[in-house]
Amino acid sequence: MGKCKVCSHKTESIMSFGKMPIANGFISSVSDDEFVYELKVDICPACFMVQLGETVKPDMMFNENYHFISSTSLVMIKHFEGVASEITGIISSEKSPFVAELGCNDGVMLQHLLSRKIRHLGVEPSKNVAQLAKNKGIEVLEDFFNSSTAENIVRRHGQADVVCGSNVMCHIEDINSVFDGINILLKDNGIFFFEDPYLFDIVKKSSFDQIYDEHVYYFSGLSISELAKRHSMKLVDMAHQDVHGGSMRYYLKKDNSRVISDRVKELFSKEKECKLHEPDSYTKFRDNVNHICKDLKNTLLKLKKAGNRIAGYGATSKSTTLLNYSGIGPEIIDYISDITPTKINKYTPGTHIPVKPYEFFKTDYPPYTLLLAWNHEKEILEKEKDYREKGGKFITFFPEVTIK
Ligand code: DWN
Ligand code: ZN
Repeated sequence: MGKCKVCSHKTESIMSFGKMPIANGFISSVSDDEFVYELKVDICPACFMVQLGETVKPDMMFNENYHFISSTSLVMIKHFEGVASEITGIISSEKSPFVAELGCNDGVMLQHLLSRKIRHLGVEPSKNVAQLAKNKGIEVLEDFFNSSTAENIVRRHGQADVVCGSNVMCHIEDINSVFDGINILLKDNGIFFFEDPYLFDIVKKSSFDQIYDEHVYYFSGLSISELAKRHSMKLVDMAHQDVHGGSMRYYLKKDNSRVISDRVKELFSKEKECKLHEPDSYTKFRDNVNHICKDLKNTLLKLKKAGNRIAGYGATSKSTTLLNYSGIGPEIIDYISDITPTKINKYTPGTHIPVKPYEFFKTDYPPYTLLLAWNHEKEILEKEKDYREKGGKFITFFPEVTIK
């Protein structure tokens, strides 16, 4: 039995995955030592927050060797252009507005605010990706965000009209200190919005590979509303996003705002219907996950036994959970193709599958490819028309194993 990181109430277990390496801990040699932790996910019956039972220290995950770069997907580049346009609309009537983004990564969103000459600051603890943003001329504070960071920012820039973050809030264990920081940083009439993978989509698709060390929390409207209340804020709107396998954007304001959109009410009913707030309702999720893993491994083994080579596409953080929990290693997957320079010629955490450059995949065209970056399926299938026309087949696995 654990203790809720938000409200200190006793948590209840949803599912355990056993020992797991760091999701982005790509290694240079298979003999490298690997840190492992117990991957388990719990729910708090009091504040409904779904969360990891055991966590990894932030600087072990987010440091000068962080491997994920946001601009590796064209769809995501477009998505962040949309976020920048939305912000531009929100601040259009403000004089000299100021926007702060938590976890700005390589500046994929802030580059648009820079080009529109909007005062901005990215907060990014991973030095190597922060440098990519700085190289674009974006102003970046290399740090973790909390109340003391917020005080520093206010001293230097004043309070913010908009504070935002994409795929960052669910990564921060001390989420109460982030909300304390938001209360300091945000103007009284300002807006705080962020997006992360949506618990509803994870449960519906059984996409358990979203569960790994970096994702400390799996948010729903119900849990974010409770969290906001604890910090005198209000969840005023929610907007579903198709990216990353189904994400939710949450809009929060300081408590003086009383208007809550109908969308929030509708989504709360949907979440309650699906019993996302009840510990006992996750039995089906556990069964589905175990069924998919078994089916996937059997399918791959059958193809392998028939003499087929199988590659992976996208050495994602998510695949660390999928591959380790399903027991799929280099005896089944020959290599994984990826376009991220720092992942190439390394080995996947725990399973030790070699990561090869995309150019290798292009000349190799194995008969089967496991689509590990399934959240970018539309973009990748479009890009790999030639591969499929020449007979290559992709294997996907959510909500069920499919060869296409
Ligand atoms: O929340 C997080 C999300 C936003 O990004 C982080 N915790 C870490 C990371 O998760 P991920 O690694 O599971 O994200 P992606 O976007 O699913 O990773 C895609 C991988 O596939 C990248 O390594 C890039 C690669 N890729 C590729 O090789 N060719 C991606 C595309 C679209 C491609 O065409
Ligand atoms: Zn709680």
